[in-house]
Amino acid sequence: MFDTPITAGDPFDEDRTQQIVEDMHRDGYVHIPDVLNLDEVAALQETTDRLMDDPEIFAAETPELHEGRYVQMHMGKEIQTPFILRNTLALDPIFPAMLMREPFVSLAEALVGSNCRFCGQNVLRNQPNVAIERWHVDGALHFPVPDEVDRYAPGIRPPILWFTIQIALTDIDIIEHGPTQYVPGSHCSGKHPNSPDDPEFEGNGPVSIFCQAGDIYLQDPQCWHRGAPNTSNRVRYLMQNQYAVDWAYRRFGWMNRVPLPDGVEAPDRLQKLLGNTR
Ligand SMILES: O=C(O)CCC(=O)C(=O)O
Repeated sequence: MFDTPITAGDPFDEDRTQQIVEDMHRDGYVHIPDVLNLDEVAALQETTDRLMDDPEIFAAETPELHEGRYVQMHMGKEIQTPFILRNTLALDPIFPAMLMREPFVSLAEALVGSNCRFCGQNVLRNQPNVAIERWHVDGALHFPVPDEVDRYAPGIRPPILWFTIQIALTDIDIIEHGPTQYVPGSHCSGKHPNSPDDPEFEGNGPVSIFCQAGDIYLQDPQCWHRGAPNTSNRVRYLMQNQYAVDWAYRRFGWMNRVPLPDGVEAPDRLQKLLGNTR
């Protein structure tokens, strides 16, 4: 379908897929070694560099898309560094090929439903001292609980509305390489991270994902996480594929694309309601 080095891959068998789903619901993340081959990894790294370092792509603005630029900068104290490649599908066939590659789609179907929908794809290129170091959940807290309540009741399994497949494109062997860190089980807290430096949930502190290029790990957006600082000299490449439940796409993405009649000037409030302003 796409003439790229990305292979079709294979879904995992039913038992393995189900085990991954269970682990994801228990911990909020799952590490799965050895998924991409090294030719795929090299091609993704090269494509990322070629695009991120292309002056036209760097300068391009994309106001019609969710991400307003292809290249998002990291705003350091003194210097700004190209950091995240956005709107990737539009840039090279290697990216749609990655979205379709197995076992990604079958895992997405198992986690968010058979009609799962695309909801994002990025590549992070962490130069030394560039990282998303702040502990956070992605987007909003979906189902907050009051301070006096510790967590969702045991046995309640919150649905995963969307999730990220993190795809390591470099080895991340030691803490200095800036591994992704998760607090196990924190997706069941119904809260934002409880410390800026050392969050803890039910006795569990941060766990670092040490991995090899070609490994993947799945991330529930409600699980407390961050990218540890990259204090090494190694540039770290991490790709992200994101998949969502079908109903959210229909309700929030598709149904609101109804144009106004010709000649109708929408006031600012209406433009905002229609999603025409950021
Ligand atoms: O860089 C990482 O490991 C984590 C990235 C992250 O926090 C995010 O994309 O929300």
